[in-house]
Amino acid sequence: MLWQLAGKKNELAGGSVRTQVAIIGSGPAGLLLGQLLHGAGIDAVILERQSRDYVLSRIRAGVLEDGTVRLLDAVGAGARLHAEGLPHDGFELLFGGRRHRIDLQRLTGRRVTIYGQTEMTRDLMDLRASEGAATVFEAKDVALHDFDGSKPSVTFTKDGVAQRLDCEFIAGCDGYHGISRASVPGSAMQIFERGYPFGWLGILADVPPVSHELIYAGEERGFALCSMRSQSRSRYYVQCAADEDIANWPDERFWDELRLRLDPATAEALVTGPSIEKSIAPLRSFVAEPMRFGRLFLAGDAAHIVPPTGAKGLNLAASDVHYLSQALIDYFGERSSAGIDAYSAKALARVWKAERFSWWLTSLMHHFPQDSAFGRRIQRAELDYLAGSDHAMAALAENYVGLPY
Ligand code: RFL
Ligand code: PHB
Repeated sequence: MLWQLAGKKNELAGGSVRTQVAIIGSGPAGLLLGQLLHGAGIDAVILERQSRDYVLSRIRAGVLEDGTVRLLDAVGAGARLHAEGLPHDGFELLFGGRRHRIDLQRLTGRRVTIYGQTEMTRDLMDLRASEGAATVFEAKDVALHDFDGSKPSVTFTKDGVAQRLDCEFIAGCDGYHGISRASVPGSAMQIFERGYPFGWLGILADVPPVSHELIYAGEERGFALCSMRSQSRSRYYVQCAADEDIANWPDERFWDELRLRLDPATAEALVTGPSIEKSIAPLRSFVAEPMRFGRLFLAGDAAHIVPPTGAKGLNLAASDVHYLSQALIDYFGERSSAGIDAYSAKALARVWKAERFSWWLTSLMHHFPQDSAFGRRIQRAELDYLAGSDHAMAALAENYVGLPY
């Protein structure tokens, strides 16, 4: 046997295996899709370029919409999330030296859950392994073939040996830098994008969070976010230049800058400590249309990116694979193509609403270097309007907890 898959054998001497759906990437999109299909009795193999440990070392999202929580419950991956995740009924906007609470529960009757993407990924990986479903980590040189015909396949190398996976469909869940979108001829795709002249410098530290809810701060020196992973682990971000060198940001400088972007009482209450992770993320809005090319589907960051301000990236990956799993279940169950034909339009309708929200909140809360004094006054007027209008707050809250699907 050339590659080890629980429950799967090489059926051909040349190292070829057959599955119904080849999933590229074991991030949240690929793993959740794998479980949704597995639960419906549809066979899928996940091919992941990195090692399991590497995937689990990436610190990313922290806010789950209740739709995402419902999907995790539906596949049986919700136990630790409910035991350890932090339900949040609101968050705060800080501007003009004052904190203004957005009461999600009152405004929408819904809440979000703080649970690290790393933990969610670990839960899904553990569940997948316990069910004997096949994942190939460190699958190198993944290449997609014939997805515009009726017999697609994926080739890759594992431990230096060439392999082939024959399948009926390919799900490209391999993120923004993956091979799936890159395999589609440029002429078949339309790209929409917007860059921002700044990034987020993030720090993870084993210190108690400064507040029991998230604080989004939009003060003069630039945006800052106080978030958390647990009662004893905090995640903080400050807006920085797009080309910022992380070497210029020793912990002390980060904490000093963060304090300057908070109101005095919050700055005073901030508990600091050594960072256990520090990284800079560029901000970008990006959509590739359509999300289906013959027998290849794109889902999650492979198809679209949002700036992290609205906490939507991971949650969009979840809603995409909800639509995709439903479409594939219809196809394999009833041999109906209606679902797969509708997938791209259905997913994109929700994607664009989240793109709009993420762009809007980013524009509202960040310092834009090229902005005139007029632009800053407009930002401030909009924040004042928001803090004083239940209607405006309800629109923010409804998008933050996640539009229905
Ligand atoms: P991922 O997580 O990038 O996973 C893709 C996987 O594919 C693998 N891969 C390949 N495998 C095989 N062959 C290839 N050629 C491959 N190329 C790539 C990769 O190794 C990887 O394992 O995409 P996915 O699954 O679509 O999930 C998307 C989310 O990870 C992303 O949208 C979020 O992290 C965005 N995001 C947030 N989203 C939220 O919903 N709430 C948040 O609070 C939130 N905060 C954030 C964020 C993203 C951030 N960064 C770092 C960009 C905060 C930050 C700072
Ligand atoms: C995080 O905790 O990493 C986080 C929270 C909210 C956001 C973005 C990131 O909007």
